[in-house]
Amino acid sequence: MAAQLPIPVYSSSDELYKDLGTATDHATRWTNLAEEFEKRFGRKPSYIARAPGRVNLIGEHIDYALFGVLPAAIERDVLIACAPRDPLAHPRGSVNAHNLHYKYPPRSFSPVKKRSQAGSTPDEEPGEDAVHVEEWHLEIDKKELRWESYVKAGYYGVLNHSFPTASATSPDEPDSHPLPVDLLVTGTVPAGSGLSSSAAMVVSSTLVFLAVNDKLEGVSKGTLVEMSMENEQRVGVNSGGMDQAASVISTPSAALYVTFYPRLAATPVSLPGKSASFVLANSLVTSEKAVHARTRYNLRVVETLVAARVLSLRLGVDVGARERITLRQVVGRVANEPEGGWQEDDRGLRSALERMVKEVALLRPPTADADGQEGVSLEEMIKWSGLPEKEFHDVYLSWIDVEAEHFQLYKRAKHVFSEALRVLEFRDICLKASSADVSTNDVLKKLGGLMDASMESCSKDFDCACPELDQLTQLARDAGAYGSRLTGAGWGGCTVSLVAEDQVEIFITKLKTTYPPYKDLEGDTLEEVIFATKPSSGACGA
Ligand code: NG1
Ligand code: MG
Repeated sequence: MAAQLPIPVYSSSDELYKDLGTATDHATRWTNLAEEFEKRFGRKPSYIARAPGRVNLIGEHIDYALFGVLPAAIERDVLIACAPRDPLAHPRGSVNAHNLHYKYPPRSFSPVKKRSQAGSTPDEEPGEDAVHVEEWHLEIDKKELRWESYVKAGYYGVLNHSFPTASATSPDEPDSHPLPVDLLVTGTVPAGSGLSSSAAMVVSSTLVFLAVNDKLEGVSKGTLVEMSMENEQRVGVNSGGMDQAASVISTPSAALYVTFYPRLAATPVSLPGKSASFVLANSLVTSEKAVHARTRYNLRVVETLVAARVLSLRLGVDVGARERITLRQVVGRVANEPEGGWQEDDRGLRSALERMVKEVALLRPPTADADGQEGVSLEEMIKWSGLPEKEFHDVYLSWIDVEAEHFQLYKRAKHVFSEALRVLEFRDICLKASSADVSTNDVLKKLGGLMDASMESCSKDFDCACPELDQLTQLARDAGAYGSRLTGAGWGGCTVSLVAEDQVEIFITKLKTTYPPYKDLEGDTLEEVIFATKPSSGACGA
C-alpha cells in the first residue's frame, strides 16, 4: 500500500533528481538553495525537504465528503533547507525563517506551551472529569495569513506529534524539546491558483521539522498526509485531504486515486501516457479561499454535511443524533457496505452511487423551480435535520463559520454523487486503456467528456466556478482540448485541459491569443500562466 511506505530520503541532491527524472533546472534550484543557505547562515543545511503542488484531474469538492479523487503531483514544488542552531545560544524550538523571494521578509518565531481543556467544546462548562493538557502553541492569525504562517502550520503539528509536553509524559526530559533552527524556503507553485501551493508549503514544512529534529523514523507517507491535513486546517478552510495526499504519495507518470473511507488509501493510476498532456491555464482570478470561506468553501462543507443527514433520514438510514455523517457514509449504509469497505474494483460503490444520483431528488425543496434553485432557509434546514436547534448548532455550526440566506442541499449533493461517479469512470477508462484493442483517441475523448461534465456540474450545481473559468474552459475546448475543467477549489485559479501531445504547442498559442486577460502579458509572465505538465513524484528529502 503506497500510504504505508516510508518517505524517500536521498543521500544527495544528485541522487534525488536522478530518481525524480525531472528537468535539470530543478537540480540547479536545489544547489542554489543550498549555496544561498550557506551564505546566509554560515553552514550547510542538514536537510532539504521537497513537496510538489498538485493538479486535480477529476473529483472536485468531494474529498471532504470522503469520496475518492484523482489528482497528480506537478513538477512545481516548494523546497525548504534547514539546519539546527546552537541550542545553548538560542531559545528552544525557535525558528529563524528566510525566503529566497524578495517579497517575503525574514521572520522569527518561537513556540510556547499552553494549557487547555481536553474533552470539552468551547461553549461547554468543563465537566468534572475534564483534564488539563499542555500543548505547544504558535500564534497564527487566520485573517492575515503571511508566508511564514504556512511554515508555522507545519511546525505546529510536529511539535504536538513529536514533542509530547511534560504533563503528557514524564516531567521535562531534556530530549523532548525541539531544536532551534534556521531555514530557507523557495517555491515555484503559483499562489492562489488552485495548484495547492499551500499544501506544498505545509507538507514541506511538516517534513523538514520532523527531519531536522530527527523524528522522521517510523513516519509513513500516510502519517505525513494525516499530519499535514491537520496542520493545513490551521491556515485554511475545513478541507479534505486530497492536496496533501497528492503532494506526499504521488509517483511519476501516474495520477493518484486517493480514497478516504473507511481509511486513507492511495493507488497510482497510469494515464494514457505519451499521446496526451495536461495543460494548466491560470484564469488570473486569484481565489482568496480563506477570505471568502464563510460564504464559499466552508459553506459547502456544511451544506454537504447537512445534506448527508437529511438524506439519511429520508432514506431510513441510521444516523446518531450527534453524528456528523458524510455523504460517503450514507452511500455505504444505504447499500450495506461490508465492514472493511467495498473491494478494490469499486463495483459496489458504483452501483450504490448510481442509485444515489436518483435518490438525491429527495432533497429538493418543495418550493423550488425545476432546477431546485431556491434552497432552504436556516430554519427549514434545521427542521429537515430532525435535530433540536441547539443540537443542530453544536453539531453543524459551532466549529465552522458560515453565512447564507439559503442553503443548497440538493444541488450540492447532486454534484457530489455525480462527480464521485465520474471519478470511478475516469479511473476505469485509464485502467482499461492499456489493453491493445482500445483506440487512444476514443479513450481521450471519453476522458475529456468526463472533464467537461465535471466542469458543468461545478459551475451549475456546486457554484464554485466564475465567469472567467467558464470562458477559459470553453476557449480551451474551442482550441482543440478533449476536455477542460477548473482544478482545485475554484472561484478562480487554474483550469486543466486534456490535449493531444502533438497539439500542445498550437493549443497554448491559441489560448494565449483568445483568452482576453492573456493579451497584455508577455515573456516569462505569459509562460507562467499557461504550461503543460507531467505527473511528478511526491514529497521527499535529502
Ligand atoms: P485548493 O483550493 O486547490 O487548495 C481545496 C481543498 C481540497 C479540495 C479542493 C476542491 C485545501 C487545502 N484543499 O483545494 O481539499 O476540497 O479544494 O476539490 O483547502
Ligand atoms: Mg490550497
